[in-house]
Amino acid sequence: MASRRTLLKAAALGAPAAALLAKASAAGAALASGDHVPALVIGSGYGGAVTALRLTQAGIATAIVEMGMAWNTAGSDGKVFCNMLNPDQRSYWLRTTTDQPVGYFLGISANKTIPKYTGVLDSEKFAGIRVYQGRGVGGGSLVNGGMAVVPKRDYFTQILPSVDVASMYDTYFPRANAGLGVNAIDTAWFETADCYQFARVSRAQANASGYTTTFLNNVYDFDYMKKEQAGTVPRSALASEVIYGNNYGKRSLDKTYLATAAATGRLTVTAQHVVTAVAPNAAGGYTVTMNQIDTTGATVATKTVRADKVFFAAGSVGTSKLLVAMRAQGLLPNLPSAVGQGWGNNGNVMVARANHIWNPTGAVESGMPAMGIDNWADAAGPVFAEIAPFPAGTELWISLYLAITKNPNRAAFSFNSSTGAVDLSWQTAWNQPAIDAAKRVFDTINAKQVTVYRSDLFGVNKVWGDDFTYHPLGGCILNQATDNYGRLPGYPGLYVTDGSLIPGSTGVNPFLTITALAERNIEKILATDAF
Ligand code: FAE
Repeated sequence: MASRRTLLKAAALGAPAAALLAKASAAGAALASGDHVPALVIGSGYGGAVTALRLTQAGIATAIVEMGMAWNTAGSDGKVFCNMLNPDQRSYWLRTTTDQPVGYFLGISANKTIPKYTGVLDSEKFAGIRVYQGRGVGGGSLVNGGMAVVPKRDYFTQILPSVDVASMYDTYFPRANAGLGVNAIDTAWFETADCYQFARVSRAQANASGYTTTFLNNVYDFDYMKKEQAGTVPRSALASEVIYGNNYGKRSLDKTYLATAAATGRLTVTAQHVVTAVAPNAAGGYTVTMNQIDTTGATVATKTVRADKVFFAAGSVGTSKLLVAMRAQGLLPNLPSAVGQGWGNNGNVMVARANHIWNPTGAVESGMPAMGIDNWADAAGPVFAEIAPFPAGTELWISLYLAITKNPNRAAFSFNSSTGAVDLSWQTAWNQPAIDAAKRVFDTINAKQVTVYRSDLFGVNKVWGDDFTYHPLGGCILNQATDNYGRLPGYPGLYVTDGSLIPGSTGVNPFLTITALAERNIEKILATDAF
């Protein structure tokens, strides 16, 4: 197992490691039909990247299959990713119009037509909720806000009671922080930086209304951001870049875990391939079927590969959909009934407030949040609200928040035999507990500050962004649908390693927990299972 120092070094590997990952992801390295691999990882987000690194470091040749693109080639504008102000085809996964989380301004749709393309952000629509997910080599790390937040220890014990909590906090969270290249903001700089005026305004209002605020760590390189603010490097976080990718500054998984795995020489990444089926192979191991797609999403080839071990790391939604479909279609008929259950949205709800004219939030807001309002201890309705940027590039006097609440509702995935799709039973109305909890905090702030909600950003006269989530969790819960380390019962060599293991809620932004849990599980699997 690599030491913490090796990982910190790896987090700073930079360009040469990126080149190795590009080589591991090159077309020539892609899986071909008939290949037989020791380990195949479906998906390249947090669970997949951790698993691939530890497998390759243990000497095991590992093939990642990722439905999204490699995102290592600049477009005609010289940039790999587009920004939030001018979303183009690179922004959305196979849509012809954008579907922005904050989709309206002054009650008018802010969305626009784009060419259909395998863009980096998917807004996956189910009957009662849209689920935002990253698509590409690096999964959610490409699009997310980079906040790396350790969950409250007593809450972690509640959500994952079968996990030894001391080892998580002593070993696996520190290991995840090191592997991800997490850094803390220079708090003195924060107090003066123009790009965090929006956060200081929200902090002052929260504190004056009786709420505690806390700094949040991030994987975005804060030293780079300082240089952006000083005007000495190309801007990314300060150029309205976040949910469609960051061209600079962010230590996404392709720069950390995946780059380090590629540097072992034992990793291949087969991008733009969608896994569609996994079934036992008569000769041993599993047959994995996948569709190679082009940038319009059309299938250009179907391949089957044999893998001795298969790690499901397609994210909460991707893994749950695949497993539920495999069970219903008789390919993995003995999967437990708990597979597909226990899905939640981490209690997500978004809301915005209008500030007074004398309280500007700044024309340039960093795309990377650095502060949260912590009201989790309130038994009447725990809320941990990230102070989110509204990086419109102009002064708007808006304070935006992504509230994480303790919404107890849970949904299930089910295979729909008439459409062949997997449905999710979540209903929009099930988000009412999240609204109720967030409303108590923001009603209080509004009352104390004599301010009002913005009701023009999530629809016409709609205060709450309650019909989407950034934090899908669950569907294949640890120690229920799997054993206590992510092994799928009845199918030796099949593992789950991503956010689907976490039962619907972490109380904070989830990727650090997903990473740490994946570190814990793969360590055990490498130590005890035969490879
Ligand atoms: P994930 O990262 O989603 O990776 C799954 C991968 O599997 C993806 O790359 C998929 O394309 C791929 N895949 C799916 N199905 C298939 C298939 N059939 N075949 C091949 N490949 C497949 O999963 N969390 C934080 O902690 N802090 C933040 O600041 C934060 N901000 C966010 C902002 C946005 C806009 C969004 C959308 C999310 C944010 N999140 C944040 C959530 C975080 O990104 C998410 O919890 C993790 O990415 C989930 O990690 P997983 O490994 O479960």
